[in-house]
Amino acid sequence: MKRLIPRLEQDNVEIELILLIKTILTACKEISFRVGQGALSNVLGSTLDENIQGETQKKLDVISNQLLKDMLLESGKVRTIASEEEDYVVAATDDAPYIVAFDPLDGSSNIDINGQIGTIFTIYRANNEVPAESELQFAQPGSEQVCAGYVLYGPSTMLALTTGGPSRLYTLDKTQGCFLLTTETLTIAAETAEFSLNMANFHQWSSGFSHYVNDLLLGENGVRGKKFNMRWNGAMVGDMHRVLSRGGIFCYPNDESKPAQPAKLRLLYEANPLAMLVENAHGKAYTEHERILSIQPTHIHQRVAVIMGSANEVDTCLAYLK
Ligand code: AHM
Ligand code: MG
Repeated sequence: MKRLIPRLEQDNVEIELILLIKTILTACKEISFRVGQGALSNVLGSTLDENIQGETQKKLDVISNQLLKDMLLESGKVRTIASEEEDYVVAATDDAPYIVAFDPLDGSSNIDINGQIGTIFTIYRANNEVPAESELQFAQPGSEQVCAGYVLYGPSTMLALTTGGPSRLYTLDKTQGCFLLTTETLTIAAETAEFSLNMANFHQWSSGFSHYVNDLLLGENGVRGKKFNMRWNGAMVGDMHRVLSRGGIFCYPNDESKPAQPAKLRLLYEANPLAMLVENAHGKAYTEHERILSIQPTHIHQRVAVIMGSANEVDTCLAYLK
C-alpha cells in the first residue's frame, strides 16, 4: 500500500504544501494517541472554560487545539491560523505561503462516550494584500482551498484528503506511524436511500424542509416510493465519513426559531472542507440556497446551513426549498 507522501508527490503537490500537510498530520497522530488513551490519561471531561461561541470546552478540545497550534506556529509554512477554539486569528510566520483553519476536535459531545470524533482542516494561500494578523486572510470562498481534509479517530484512525484532485482515503498504520492509501478515489453514488439529520429539530425547520423529511419518512407509501434509512452520529466528521464511504445525504438546516443565529455548523472549519471533499468525490454541497464553496465569508466563526452528499438526493432536497 502506498504511503501518503509518495502519493502526494505523484499528484504533483508542491513540496511546501506537502510539508504543511505532514505537520498537521503529526499533530493528528498525537491527538489520535491521546484519544486512544482516554480515561487512562485523564483527558476526558470538561474544562471550566467556554469558547467564543459560548460552548463548554472539553479537555481534549483544548489539548488538540494546543497541539495543532504549536506545531503550525513552529512549522514556518503558515502565515495565519484560525481555529474553532480560538476567539481570533493567530499570526504565525510573516511571508509564509499558506493559511490554515481547523476544528481541532469535531463532535465534542462524543468524547466522553468513546464515540467518533475527528480533526477537520483546510489550507488556503495567504493573501499578500492583507496583514498576517487580520482575519481578512480568511475572507476567501471555499473554492480557493488548496487542500481540505479530516482525520477521523474511530476504530481505525483515517484520513480523508483532497488537494484539488480526487478525494482519497488513508488509514493510519499505528505500527509504523504512517498513513497508507486505502481508497484511491472516493466516489459518492448519485442515488441514496440513507439520510442523516437530527430529527429532534423537526419542529424548528422551514416548512419546505419539514415537507422533504416527511416525504422521506413516508417511504414506499409516499411520493418518493422507496424506503429510506436514517443514521445520526452527532459528529459531522463521522456522519460525513459514512456519506463519503457509502453515499447518503447529510443535512443540518436552519433553525427557524433562532432568527439571530439559525445555522449551527461553521463555514470555515466544517462546511467548506467537507464540501470540497464531497465535490471532489462527485457529490454536491449546498446551504438551503447556494453552493457552499461559492460563499464569500464575512467572519471566521460564520455559520451556515448544510445539505451535502449524494448529488441527486441533494437536488431533490433543494427542490423542496424553492
Ligand atoms: P462541535 O464542533 O462543537 O463538536 O459541534 C459540531 C457538531 C457536528 O459535528 C455535528 O454534526 C453537530 O454538531 C451535532 O449537533 P446535534 O447536537 O444537533 O446533534
Ligand atoms: Mg465541529
